Amino acid sequence: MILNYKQIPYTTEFVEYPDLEPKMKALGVQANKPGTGWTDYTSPAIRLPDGEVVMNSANIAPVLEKLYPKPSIQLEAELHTPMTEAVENLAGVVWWDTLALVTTNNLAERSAKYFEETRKVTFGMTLKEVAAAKGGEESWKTAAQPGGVVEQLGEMLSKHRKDEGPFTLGSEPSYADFIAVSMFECFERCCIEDYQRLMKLDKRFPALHEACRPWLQRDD
Ligand SMILES: N[C@@H](CCC(=O)N[C@@H](CS)C(=O)NCC(=O)O)C(=O)O
Repeated sequence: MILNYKQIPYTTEFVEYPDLEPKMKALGVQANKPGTGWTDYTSPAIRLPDGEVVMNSANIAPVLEKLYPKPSIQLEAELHTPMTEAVENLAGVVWWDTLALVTTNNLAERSAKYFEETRKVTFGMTLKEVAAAKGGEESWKTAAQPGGVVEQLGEMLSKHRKDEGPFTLGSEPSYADFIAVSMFECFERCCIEDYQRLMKLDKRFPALHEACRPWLQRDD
């Protein structure tokens, strides 16, 4: 989204899950720090014009902002951490049913096998079992409770607005918007029913997603 928003020319190399680690290692990328909850090597990563490779969205954003300052993604607002927290809190409640569909709906066979096997190690059960344990109607009820995770994200999307615009900071988009919208987009691409259900919970969600569509059109 940052590349599209800043209109930075780029080409994309799609990498299957089992190829991420060998690919990143061969490029000399430093592994993610332990304790993040992520695997050592994750997508996305970018190769800059000078050949340097940067992995992890939170590292990529400031590098792109420095190299291509206009239009700005307003990192000085420092909403990265609270927005990530609000997004992860919401996904932590309602993502489980959709997650179980990723292997059949979105991944090629090799990646699907890798995904199912690695998540089985992480969760100690299959993705279907995770969905049965953590997902379903109960999860949607929990999410929509007053003061719950839906409200938390909704407020995060509007309480820093400087004017009437649809974005987190008002009329100008920022990196914080892209964090939330990436999650919405992920839902939409993995399970349209759950996406629609999520969008109905707070009108600020679809308003932001629609406002960010121009930077989601190119996805290759
Ligand atoms: N917060 C990181 C996390 C990225 C992430 O978790 N990527 C997943 C794909 S959605 C991944 O590459 N996982 C590698 C694996 O499971 O081995 C970022 O935004 O760059």
